[in-house]
Amino acid sequence: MDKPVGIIMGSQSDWPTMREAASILDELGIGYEARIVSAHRTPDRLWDYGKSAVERGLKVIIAGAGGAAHLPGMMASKTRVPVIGVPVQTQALSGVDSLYSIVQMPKGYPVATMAIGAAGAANAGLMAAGILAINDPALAARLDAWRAALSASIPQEPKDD
Ligand code: RP5
Repeated sequence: MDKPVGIIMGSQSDWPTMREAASILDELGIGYEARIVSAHRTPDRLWDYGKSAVERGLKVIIAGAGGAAHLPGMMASKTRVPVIGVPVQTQALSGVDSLYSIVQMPKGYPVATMAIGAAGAANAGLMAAGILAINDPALAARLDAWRAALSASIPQEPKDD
Protein backbone atom coordinates (compact mmCIF):
# COMPACT_ATOMS: atom_id res chain seq x y z
CA MET A 1 0.00 0.00 0.00
CA ASP A 2 1.19 3.53 -0.80
CA LYS A 3 1.91 5.70 2.22
CA PRO A 4 0.87 9.21 1.22
CA VAL A 5 0.49 10.45 4.80
CA GLY A 6 3.23 11.02 7.33
CA ILE A 7 2.14 11.19 10.95
CA ILE A 8 4.91 12.74 13.01
CA MET A 9 4.99 13.63 16.69
CA GLY A 10 7.42 15.15 19.13
CA SER A 11 7.43 12.29 21.61
CA GLN A 12 6.25 8.79 22.36
CA SER A 13 3.94 10.49 24.89
CA ASP A 14 2.03 12.07 21.97
CA TRP A 15 1.12 8.72 20.43
CA PRO A 16 -2.10 8.11 22.43
CA THR A 17 -3.38 11.35 20.88
CA MET A 18 -1.91 10.88 17.42
CA ARG A 19 -3.22 7.32 17.25
CA GLU A 20 -6.65 8.94 16.72
CA ALA A 21 -5.42 10.24 13.36
CA ALA A 22 -3.99 6.84 12.50
CA SER A 23 -7.29 5.13 13.36
CA ILE A 24 -9.19 7.36 10.95
CA LEU A 25 -6.68 6.64 8.19
CA ASP A 26 -7.01 2.91 8.92
CA GLU A 27 -10.81 3.16 8.71
CA LEU A 28 -10.58 4.91 5.36
CA GLY A 29 -7.93 2.61 3.91
CA ILE A 30 -5.25 5.28 3.62
CA GLY A 31 -1.61 4.26 3.99
CA TYR A 32 0.61 6.16 6.42
CA GLU A 33 3.84 6.02 8.35
CA ALA A 34 4.18 7.12 11.97
CA ARG A 35 7.45 8.57 13.26
CA ILE A 36 8.79 10.34 16.33
CA VAL A 37 10.43 13.54 15.09
CA SER A 38 11.20 16.14 17.73
CA ALA A 39 11.98 19.74 16.81
CA HIS A 40 14.12 20.07 19.93
CA ARG A 41 15.45 16.60 20.70
CA THR A 42 16.05 15.36 17.14
CA PRO A 43 16.39 18.49 14.96
CA ASP A 44 18.50 16.67 12.36
CA ARG A 45 15.78 14.06 11.96
CA LEU A 46 13.24 16.85 11.43
CA TRP A 47 15.47 18.40 8.77
CA ASP A 48 15.98 15.11 6.93
CA TYR A 49 12.28 14.27 7.08
CA GLY A 50 11.25 17.64 5.67
CA LYS A 51 13.95 17.64 3.00
CA SER A 52 12.99 14.21 1.66
CA ALA A 53 9.19 14.46 2.07
CA VAL A 54 8.39 15.34 -1.56
CA GLU A 55 10.72 12.80 -3.15
CA ARG A 56 9.45 10.09 -0.78
CA GLY A 57 5.93 10.68 -2.11
CA LEU A 58 4.32 12.15 0.98
CA LYS A 59 1.19 14.15 0.08
CA VAL A 60 0.15 15.31 3.56
CA ILE A 61 1.98 15.52 6.88
CA ILE A 62 0.09 15.40 10.17
CA ALA A 63 2.30 16.83 12.91
CA GLY A 64 1.39 16.68 16.59
CA ALA A 65 3.29 18.20 19.48
CA GLY A 66 2.69 19.60 22.93
CA GLY A 67 4.00 22.49 25.00
CA ALA A 68 6.57 24.46 23.02
CA ALA A 69 5.11 22.79 19.95
CA HIS A 70 7.47 23.88 17.19
CA LEU A 71 7.38 20.68 15.15
CA PRO A 72 4.46 21.50 12.79
CA GLY A 73 5.73 24.98 11.97
CA MET A 74 9.32 23.91 11.48
CA MET A 75 8.18 21.09 9.21
CA ALA A 76 6.06 23.54 7.21
CA SER A 77 9.14 25.71 6.74
CA LYS A 78 11.12 22.77 5.40
CA THR A 79 8.65 21.26 2.88
CA ARG A 80 5.81 22.39 0.66
CA VAL A 81 3.88 19.21 1.54
CA PRO A 82 0.79 20.50 3.39
CA VAL A 83 1.19 20.25 7.16
CA ILE A 84 -1.79 19.70 9.46
CA GLY A 85 -0.94 20.60 13.04
CA VAL A 86 -2.36 18.90 16.11
CA PRO A 87 -1.92 20.65 19.47
CA VAL A 88 -1.42 17.89 22.02
CA GLN A 89 -3.10 18.50 25.38
CA THR A 90 -0.59 19.27 28.13
CA GLN A 91 -0.91 18.96 31.90
CA ALA A 92 0.46 22.35 32.87
CA LEU A 93 -1.52 24.53 30.47
CA SER A 94 -4.16 22.16 29.04
CA GLY A 95 -2.83 22.43 25.50
CA VAL A 96 -3.39 26.15 25.07
CA ASP A 97 0.40 26.43 24.99
CA SER A 98 0.50 23.84 22.18
CA LEU A 99 -2.30 25.59 20.26
CA TYR A 100 -0.66 29.00 20.43
CA SER A 101 2.70 27.51 19.45
CA ILE A 102 1.20 25.99 16.32
CA VAL A 103 -1.50 28.34 15.11
CA GLN A 104 0.21 31.73 14.75
CA MET A 105 2.44 31.02 11.76
CA PRO A 106 3.97 33.95 9.89
CA LYS A 107 2.73 34.69 6.38
CA GLY A 108 4.30 32.32 3.86
CA TYR A 109 4.46 29.08 5.85
CA PRO A 110 0.98 27.87 6.77
CA VAL A 111 0.01 25.10 9.16
CA ALA A 112 -3.62 23.94 9.10
CA THR A 113 -4.19 23.87 12.85
CA MET A 114 -6.74 21.51 14.38
CA ALA A 115 -8.44 21.53 17.79
CA ILE A 116 -6.53 20.56 20.95
CA GLY A 117 -6.26 16.85 21.71
CA ALA A 118 -7.95 13.70 20.47
CA ALA A 119 -10.70 15.41 18.44
CA GLY A 120 -8.07 17.48 16.69
CA ALA A 121 -6.03 14.40 15.85
CA ALA A 122 -9.07 12.58 14.45
CA ASN A 123 -10.00 15.65 12.44
CA ALA A 124 -6.44 15.81 11.10
CA GLY A 125 -6.97 12.31 9.70
CA LEU A 126 -10.23 13.41 8.13
CA MET A 127 -8.65 16.57 6.73
CA ALA A 128 -5.87 14.51 5.18
CA ALA A 129 -8.51 12.20 3.69
CA GLY A 130 -10.36 15.17 2.20
CA ILE A 131 -7.18 16.49 0.59
CA LEU A 132 -6.27 13.10 -0.89
CA ALA A 133 -9.87 12.53 -2.04
CA ILE A 134 -9.59 15.46 -4.46
CA ASN A 135 -7.68 13.16 -6.83
CA ASP A 136 -8.99 9.78 -5.69
CA PRO A 137 -12.67 9.06 -6.48
CA ALA A 138 -12.68 5.74 -4.62
CA LEU A 139 -11.41 7.42 -1.47
CA ALA A 140 -13.93 10.23 -1.97
CA ALA A 141 -16.71 7.63 -1.97
CA ARG A 142 -15.35 6.03 1.22
CA LEU A 143 -15.11 9.42 2.92
CA ASP A 144 -18.67 10.31 1.89
CA ALA A 145 -19.88 6.98 3.30
CA TRP A 146 -17.94 7.57 6.55
CA ARG A 147 -19.55 10.99 6.96
CA ALA A 148 -23.02 9.66 6.16
CA ALA A 149 -22.61 6.87 8.72
CA LEU A 150 -21.63 9.40 11.39
CA SER A 151 -24.70 11.50 10.62
CA ALA A 152 -26.94 8.43 10.70
CA SER A 153 -25.55 7.44 14.12
CA ILE A 154 -26.78 10.65 15.78
CA PRO A 155 -30.17 10.08 17.44
CA GLN A 156 -33.02 12.52 16.94
CA GLU A 157 -33.80 12.70 20.65
CA PRO A 158 -31.75 12.51 23.84
CA LYS A 159 -32.40 9.69 26.28
CA ASP A 160 -31.79 9.13 29.97
CA ASP A 161 -28.79 6.99 30.94
C1 RP5 B 1 6.97 17.88 23.08
O1 RP5 B 1 7.08 17.86 24.44
C2 RP5 B 1 6.25 16.63 22.70
O2 RP5 B 1 5.50 16.83 21.54
C3 RP5 B 1 5.40 16.31 23.89
O3 RP5 B 1 4.05 16.67 23.68
C4 RP5 B 1 6.01 17.16 25.00
C5 RP5 B 1 6.45 16.34 26.18
O4 RP5 B 1 7.33 15.33 25.75
P1 RP5 B 1 7.82 14.20 26.76
O5 RP5 B 1 8.57 14.92 27.84
O6 RP5 B 1 6.58 13.50 27.28
O7 RP5 B 1 8.68 13.28 25.94
O8 RP5 B 1 8.19 17.94 22.42
